[in-house]
Amino acid sequence: MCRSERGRDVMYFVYLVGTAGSGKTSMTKTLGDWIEDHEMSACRVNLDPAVEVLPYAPDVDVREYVNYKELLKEGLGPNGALVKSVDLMLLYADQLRASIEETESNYVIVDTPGQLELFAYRKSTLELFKKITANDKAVLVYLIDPSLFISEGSADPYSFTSALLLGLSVTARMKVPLIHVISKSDLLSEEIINVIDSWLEDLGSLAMSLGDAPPALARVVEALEEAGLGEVLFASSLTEEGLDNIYAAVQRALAGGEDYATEEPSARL
Ligand SMILES: Nc1nc2c(ncn2[C@@H]2O[C@H](COP(=O)(O)OP(=O)(O)O)[C@@H](O)[C@H]2O)c(=O)[nH]1
Ligand SMILES: [Mg+2]
Repeated sequence: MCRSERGRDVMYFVYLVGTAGSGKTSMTKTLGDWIEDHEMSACRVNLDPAVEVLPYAPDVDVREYVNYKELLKEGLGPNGALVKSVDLMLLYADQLRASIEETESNYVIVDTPGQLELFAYRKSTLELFKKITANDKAVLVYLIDPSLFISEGSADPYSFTSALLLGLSVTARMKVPLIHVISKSDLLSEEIINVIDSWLEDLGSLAMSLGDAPPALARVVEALEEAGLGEVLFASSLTEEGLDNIYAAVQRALAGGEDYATEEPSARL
């Protein structure tokens, strides 16, 4: 692990965020396994109180602290229960943090609930995130579900733009680097990948495709071209395609280098 100035090991937190069904839970498993296969340690944290079955064994599980079903029984709706869960998680943030520290892992992969408004708008989510991450480094990996922007076999520029802007809203609230990942890339045809690549290479062309959208939207996309959107990657938890790219992007965002896996632990920073 990496030695910080304070002498404690620095952990890298990778928060997987995305809409429900975008593949966060699957990616928590696959990315954790990938990291361990490359001789580093990974801790898997489940922060989704509502999940029933996980494909991985969480090292830290918020369901041990927060009973989502009880909250539903108390009469809260699914969203209200989740909002309340985050408030309750805050009360246990120190314990969650301590349990994560105990694992002494290089990477902490955090699986989160799919209600992205928690990350885009709610201050308590930011507080929770800050308490759990403490003085370690964090990055958000924002999974974009292709089913959101593929319609009738082609990529829809309006939905794709919405997905990008949602990522921007999340960064506005969370204020840490965000890596965009188009998930489930195994489901994408070469033709669709080419269309998306052409938009990403020149966001002006995406803006041009937004013919009958309010002009402000095309302007925002053009501004993104100028400001730089940041990394947009493709990855699949099913085939493991693109996991090396996610890892490299996390490294660039957090450690400023790509060959972490091949170096001795003491030389990692
Ligand atoms: N084809 C394919 N399906 C995936 C992939 N990742 C997840 N899925 C499927 O998408 C659904 C939602 O995945 P899950 O990881 O639970 O998403 P979450 O709600 O964001 O945690 C499940 O049926 C997964 O099997 C992938 O890379 N490729
Ligand atoms: Mg999930």
